[in-house]
Amino acid sequence: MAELPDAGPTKGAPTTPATDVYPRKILEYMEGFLISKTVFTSCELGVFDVLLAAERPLSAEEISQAVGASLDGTQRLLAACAGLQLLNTHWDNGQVFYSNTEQSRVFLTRSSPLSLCQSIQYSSRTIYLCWHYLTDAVREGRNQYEKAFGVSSKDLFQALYRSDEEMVKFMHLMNSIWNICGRDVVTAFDLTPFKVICDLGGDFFKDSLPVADLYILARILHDWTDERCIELLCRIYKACKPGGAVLLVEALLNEDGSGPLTAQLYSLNMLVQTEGRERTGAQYAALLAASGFTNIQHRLTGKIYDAVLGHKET
Ligand code: ASE
Repeated sequence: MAELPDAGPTKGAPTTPATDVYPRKILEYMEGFLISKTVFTSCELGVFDVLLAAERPLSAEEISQAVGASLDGTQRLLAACAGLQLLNTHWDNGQVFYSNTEQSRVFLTRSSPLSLCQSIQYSSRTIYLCWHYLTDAVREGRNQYEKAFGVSSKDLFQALYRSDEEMVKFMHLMNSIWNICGRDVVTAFDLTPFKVICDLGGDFFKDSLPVADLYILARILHDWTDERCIELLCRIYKACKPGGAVLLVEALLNEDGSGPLTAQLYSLNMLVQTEGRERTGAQYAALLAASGFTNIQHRLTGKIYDAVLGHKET
């Protein structure tokens, strides 16, 4: 495909070693969305749920009937899922049968306590549509709700919650990741000194804040500009008991911006979907310090979300 032409041996120059010029990574990235869409569609049709209920490997015919889809389409989808190692194949008399892999059963079935189906649905129905306008988002430096959904983006949460259904979908998205990353972020620091803990949600720019020893801001600041973050943190600082603290839960970027890739991509997502960005530990520390907090520390978890703790002096 994109093999370089063979220049042949050059007189006098040392022979170059035969390098692999097949652009494996670029091809993988170019078509990465094919994988995303295969997963989205399999979850939306309920392929993994049908296999969970069956408790034995099923043929493509059985699965296509159970999910109400064409046989030909289902056969191709199942083959791709097997290629992605999301389904096991079992051969019997020249016929193929499918079953869930362990990971599919735990994370891709709707009834599982660790299900990611809600996140996948939000990716499929909202994030994917916003990313259609990533080029515009980069050019304009702002989110793309008006183009993607025809709603004004003046008030961020009016756009994010553009219908009750959309609000519920977003809540499910926000919730489902804590089954996977929650324990690590709440155990990153010793929180036992804090008796009254407030997990901040709602209209926290307007509503009066409850008095507490610890405020948790999980994936809140990444929605907002530095100015809005400081405005919110100052409100929390005022409400916070002396000796209390604020815990930020965010996907931290390396100090030099060199990674992790997930945080870099999430920062692009904050561009297409919000008014914010992902930040480094030092950037969050600066926001906390500007709002009065001291003794600021951060801890990496090795998963998506990390923790930053800032204190209010006694
Ligand atoms: C927000 C979090 C998210 C606002 C919009 C969002 C997420 C997706 N859309 O506070 C979760 C993080 N995932 C990504 C891809 O950014």
